Amino acid sequence: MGLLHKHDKNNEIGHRANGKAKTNGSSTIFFPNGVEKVDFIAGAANYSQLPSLLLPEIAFLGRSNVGKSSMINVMLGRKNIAKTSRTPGRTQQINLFRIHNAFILADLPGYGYAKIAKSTMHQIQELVCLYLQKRSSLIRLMLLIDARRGITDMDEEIMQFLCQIPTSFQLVFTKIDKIKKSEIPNLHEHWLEKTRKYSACHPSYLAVSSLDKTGINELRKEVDDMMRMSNTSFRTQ
Ligand SMILES: Nc1nc2c(ncn2[C@@H]2O[C@H](COP(=O)(O)OP(=O)(O)OP(=O)(O)O)[C@@H](O)[C@H]2O)c(=O)[nH]1
Ligand SMILES: [Mg+2]
Repeated sequence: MGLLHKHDKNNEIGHRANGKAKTNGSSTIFFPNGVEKVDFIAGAANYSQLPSLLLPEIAFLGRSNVGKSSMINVMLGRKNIAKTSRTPGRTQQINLFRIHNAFILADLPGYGYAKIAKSTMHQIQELVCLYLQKRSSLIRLMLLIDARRGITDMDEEIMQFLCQIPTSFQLVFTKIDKIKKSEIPNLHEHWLEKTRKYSACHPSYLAVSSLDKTGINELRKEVDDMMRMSNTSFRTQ
């Protein structure tokens, strides 16, 4: 289970879902240690507070409580460097983490959480929109979807918006530990059906669990590939 493409067959997905990804033993260039060197470099509540950095950046977006911060922690082998919470709406600013001085991961505030003041919600929306439209170092946006809920109308609104920004986005289904193996092929069909109209959607998706670490190695490898490509092109810009 992990990175799945449009051409994957249903039975192949089921087969892959049987094997839990091991998190040790397959280090990549950009995740060499399992427990990585991470510097928290900014928590920005306004766009102007974001430092401009000459490093490629990958951002994680998704509805509140979908598991963005948990996934960042597990990917980096760190317990709580990105603050997680059972209560939705925990992350209300853009948190930037520098990994091995080589690239940046951005933990974005979640959307779809109604129980916050309207003024705060507007401020967060403006911050995220500006970030997505203007952040020139952003090389890929990972859009997280709770596998149990599937792609909601609100997620689709976001995907429409994401087709207007300069960066492509890739879906990551989260909390895959909560999905029965027999439901995995449906997830694939659902992804195909819902994303085929979005030109900016990456042609493969990931399915992960921060709880049992399914798909985390594949996520690391995906980030690794992006970094290897961008490190040549990005630095020459
Ligand atoms: N079962 C299961 N629970 C998870 C998984 N990932 C996260 N959770 C739980 O989901 C809740 C929310 O996780 P967070 O990582 O804080 O979610 P978030 O998307 O960062 O939330 P906001 O910051 O509010 O936008 C926590 O209680 C986590 O323990 C997962 O893979 N499986
Ligand atoms: Mg969070």
